[in-house]
Amino acid sequence: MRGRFITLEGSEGSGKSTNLAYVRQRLEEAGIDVEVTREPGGTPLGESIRDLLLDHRNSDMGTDTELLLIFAARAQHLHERILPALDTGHWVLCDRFTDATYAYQGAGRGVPDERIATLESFVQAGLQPDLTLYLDVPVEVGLARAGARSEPDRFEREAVAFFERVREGYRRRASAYPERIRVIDASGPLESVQRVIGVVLDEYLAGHAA
Ligand code: Z5A
Repeated sequence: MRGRFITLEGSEGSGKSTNLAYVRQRLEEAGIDVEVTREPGGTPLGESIRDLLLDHRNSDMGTDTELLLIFAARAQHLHERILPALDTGHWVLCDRFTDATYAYQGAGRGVPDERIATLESFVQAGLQPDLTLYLDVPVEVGLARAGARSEPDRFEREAVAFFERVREGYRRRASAYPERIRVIDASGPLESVQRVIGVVLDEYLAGHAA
């Protein structure tokens, strides 16, 4: 049977990486083979593209260049890892996917949704995540959490207004796709965030794992 595709989304400091490990553990405890990956990246070629995207020295990168690099990395990721894993019955757990493109490049940078949708349909040929956990935090909370990190990358150098637009973009996506995207309030202590994630996963597994 084909595997399921689960994505984690959220803005800066929302706790995606921290909670990815928790989701993986919960799925493995349920006896599910999980392939964990991330975007941009997930393959050697994709990780090289990620380095280009995050390198703060590439501050003159054009918006279209950024968008095309993200979809180039995604095309390779689908070809090399995601589709083969799903086809052989593994579940794929991915840290960010195309909702991030609508939030960052769309809402954040101002790329029209139709342009993103054109690339999405070209690269993904209809593939969508089965379930998306969107970790929602107020921008100031996320930035304070992430602020402890060493050197900010090209995205982390953006102004607060950029991250406010990104959050709004994510919230619009969640309203547009309420069946797929589950909004998790990630502003509280980790234990309470993970309790809610656990409930959402249990519901999903009860309805979709068989
Ligand atoms: N990007 C894009 O523009 N378009 C796209 O299509 C895609 C991506 C796919 C890299 O992504 C950049 O790529 C991203 C958007 C762009 N740039 N930004 N911003 P990334 O996912 O690799 O980078 P990131 O957003 O910086 O995520 P991260 O490094 O994985 O961090 P995080 O998920 O936001 O959070 P964390 O590392 O799990 O937690 C941060 C800290 O908070 C850490 O100390 C935790 O212990 C703490 N934490 C977590 N949860 C809690 C709670 N509940 N309470 C208190 N403290 C907490």
